[in-house]
Amino acid sequence: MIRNNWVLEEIQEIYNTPLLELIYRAATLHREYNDTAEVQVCTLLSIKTGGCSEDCAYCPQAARYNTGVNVQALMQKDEVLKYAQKAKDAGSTRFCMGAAWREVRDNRDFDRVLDMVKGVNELGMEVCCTLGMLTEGQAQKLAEAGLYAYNHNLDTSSEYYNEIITTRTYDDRLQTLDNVRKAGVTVCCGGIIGLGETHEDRIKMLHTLATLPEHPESVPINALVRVKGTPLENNAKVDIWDMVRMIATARILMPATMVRLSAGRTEMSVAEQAMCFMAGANSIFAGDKLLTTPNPTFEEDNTMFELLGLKPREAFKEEKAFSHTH
Ligand code: SAM
Ligand code: DTB
Ligand code: SF4
Repeated sequence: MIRNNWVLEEIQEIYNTPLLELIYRAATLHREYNDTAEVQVCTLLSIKTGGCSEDCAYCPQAARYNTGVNVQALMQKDEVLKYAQKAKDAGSTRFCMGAAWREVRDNRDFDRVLDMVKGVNELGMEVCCTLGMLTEGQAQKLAEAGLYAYNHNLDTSSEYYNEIITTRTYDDRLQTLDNVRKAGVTVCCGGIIGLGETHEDRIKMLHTLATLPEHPESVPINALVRVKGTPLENNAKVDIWDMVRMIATARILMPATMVRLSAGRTEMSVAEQAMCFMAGANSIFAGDKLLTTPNPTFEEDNTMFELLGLKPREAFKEEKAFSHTH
C-alpha cells in the first residue's frame, strides 16, 4: 500500500531499526513492488556549467567559491544530442540535462533547451532536466516539448536548509515541485547526506518527500562530493551505513519509487554499492562524469552489473505496461 500520511514518529522508528532488520524489510518491499534485477541507468550532462549566482554550500558551480570549475555557456543542441546518442549506445535510457541556473528565464536559452528536450525525446530516451526554479508556464512548455522528468532536490530538512542555502527558500523549492506536477511531468526529488545535518534532519527530509500529495517518481540520494573551495570541503566522508540506512528508509516509505544511488559512488566499493541495491536502490547515474565531478566509468559499471546479476531497465517501462493493459 502506498501511503502519503506518514507521521514523523513512524519514520523515526523505521530509520532507527537495527540495520540488518531494516535492510531485510526494505529488500522485502522492494521485491513486492519492483523487479529487483533491474536498475535504471541515467546519464547526466551539464549543458550550462558554473558561474551560478546561488550560495549552495555543497556546490562546485556557485560563482562565489573558487573551485576551479570552468564556466561554460549553454551548449549547442547538436552537441548535446551527440552526448545523448553516446549515452544511449552505452545502455542509458534516461538522459538528464543540468544547468547551473537559479531559475529558468523566458529567453532564447530556454527555447534552445526546449529544442534539446525535443531532440533527446526523439532518440527514444526518457528526458530529464534540472534547471533550477520553474514557473507553471515554463513547466508546461517543457512538458509540451516532451520532458519526461524534472529534477529539483529538497537537499535537506526545511530546518537545516538555511544553513546550506540562503539565496532561496524551501518554499520556493516546493512551489517548483508543484508546478512540475501540475504540468504532468514526473518528479525527481531527493537530497544529499553529509552536509553536517543530524539524523533528525534526514528523517524530516524523508518525511517531507513521503508526504507530498504524490510520491516523487524518483528520489536521488546523494552522498556529498566534497569539492575543494566549497564551504563543505572539509566535511567528513559519508559513512556507507548512513547511505544504506537512508536508501532503505526511502524504499520502505515510497515502495514504488525509483530510489537512486546518486553522487558519491566513486568513493564506494562494489560491495558497498551492492548493499545499497540490496536496501532498495534501483537507479544510478552512469558515465565518467556527474555534472562536474567524477563518476565510475560505463565499463566499471558494466562489470559491476555482470557481477551482481543486474540489468538496465528499459525506457518508458511504466507507459508500456500501461498501454498493454489498456
Ligand atoms: N541549479 C539547479 C538546482 O540547483 O536545482 C540544477 C543543478 S544542481 C547542481 C542539482 C543538484 O545537484 C543539487 O540540488 C544537489 O542536490 C546536487 N549536488 C550539487 N553539488 C553536489 C555535491 N557536491 N555533492 C552531492 N550532490 C550535489
Ligand atoms: C542529483 O540528485 N544528483 C545529480 C543530479 N541530481 C543533477 C547531481 C550531482 C552533482 C554532483 C556534483 C557535480 O558533479 O557537480
Ligand atoms: Fe547553482 Fe544549482 Fe549549484 Fe545551487 S546547486 S549553486 S542553484 S548550480
